Amino acid sequence: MSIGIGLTVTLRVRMGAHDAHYAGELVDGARLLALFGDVATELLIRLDGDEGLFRAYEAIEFLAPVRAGDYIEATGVITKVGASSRAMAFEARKVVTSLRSPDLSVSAADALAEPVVVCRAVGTCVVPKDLQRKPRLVLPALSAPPPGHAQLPEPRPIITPPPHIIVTPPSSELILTAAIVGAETTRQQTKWLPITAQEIADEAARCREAGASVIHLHVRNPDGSPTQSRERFAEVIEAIRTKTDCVIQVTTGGAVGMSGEERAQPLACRPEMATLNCGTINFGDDVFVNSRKLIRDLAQRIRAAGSVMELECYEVGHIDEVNALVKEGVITSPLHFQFVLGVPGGIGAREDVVRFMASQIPAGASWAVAAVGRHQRPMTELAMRLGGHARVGLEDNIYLDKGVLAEGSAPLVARAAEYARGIGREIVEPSRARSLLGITA
Ligand code: KMH
Ligand code: ZN
Repeated sequence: MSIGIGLTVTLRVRMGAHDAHYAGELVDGARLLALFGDVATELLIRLDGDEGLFRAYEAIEFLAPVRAGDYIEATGVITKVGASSRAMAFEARKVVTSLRSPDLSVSAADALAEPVVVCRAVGTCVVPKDLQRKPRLVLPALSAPPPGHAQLPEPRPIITPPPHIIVTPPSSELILTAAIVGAETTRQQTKWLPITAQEIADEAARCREAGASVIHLHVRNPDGSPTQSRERFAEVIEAIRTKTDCVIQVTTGGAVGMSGEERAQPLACRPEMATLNCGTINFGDDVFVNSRKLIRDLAQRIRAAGSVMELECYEVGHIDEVNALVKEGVITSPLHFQFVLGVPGGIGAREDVVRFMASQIPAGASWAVAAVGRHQRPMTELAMRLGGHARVGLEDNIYLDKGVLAEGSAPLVARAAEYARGIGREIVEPSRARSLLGITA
């Protein structure tokens, strides 16, 4: 990875009366962009020893109003370092708000427990090669607090913590996974669900075209019911292989109620990748059983098949189970987590959950989000902003918009890919996905 990627700086500034430009003491968007300009300048000084120049914004979103008296925290992160270009992502958050309530004093204000994101942007700066002085990351000022700083007198002032995961990733590369079949989605719910080997292969190829590099695969009997039949997996994998080069990740979760023996069958195809479900949860009205014994048994079988695991975590405690498996030597790094959010009975699909789960995984592990139903779009977009990978598709969500069925998984992949490009993430081809995931020939 190039030096500088992931470097983050944050400024906190009060918006004064002189910043209010519009009616209602509203601060203009250009003021927020000026903050991003200052953040970008500090990033360039730390990386190149030069203030550089802002060349272009590729995307800007204004998300909430800012008024005089608000305190704004502006964070920027370097996402890509070229010969002279430096791509960056920015986020501005309101951490203090002036209250403006007729029942309160005009000076009443609140420090926000949950900061409000007011603006996001992606842009590119340039430092010409001959101006790059290469002081390269003068970091101590960012990290080490002055001596004695930690011993503040009680009660401590409440200081909103800066975002503890950087707003955009240490690497801009993004793996998009398409979950195109699943076990629970039915033809009654959507006619776009692929069932035959040909339909599944066609859909895999469409998803690849739209930006997916991994296909999360379940298969069905001709009547549409879920099966883990080895023969059926072999047939479908062969059909997909004739049409596209995506990584094929088979399920060992199958459908609720299946035995471990049944669930392990696709491993006989020696797939490149397979899921390992890391704990038991209520799954809607059913129970998805993954006893500790079964998890260990499937993990051994996945290893024996030579497949790379994706670790499906539906709860925070499932991450602790993964840590136990690593300690026992049952699984080894590099680890790839999939946070499956919003299953009724599992952990909810919320921003704080994504941030917390991402903060709990071992260093060097990668993570992705798969969220159910209406949560799919906002949670996968959040994951992309926070540096994770993302999974979309009919297994988890059948709608493109409220009440509008997605015509297969490909439109969901295409929309996720468009979003990713807009925030500066680089969607990887299957060959690059293989090397990021540690899949060898
Ligand atoms: N069908 C769910 C009960 C996986 O693919 O590994 C389990 C599942 C997980 O879909
Ligand atoms: Zn699945």
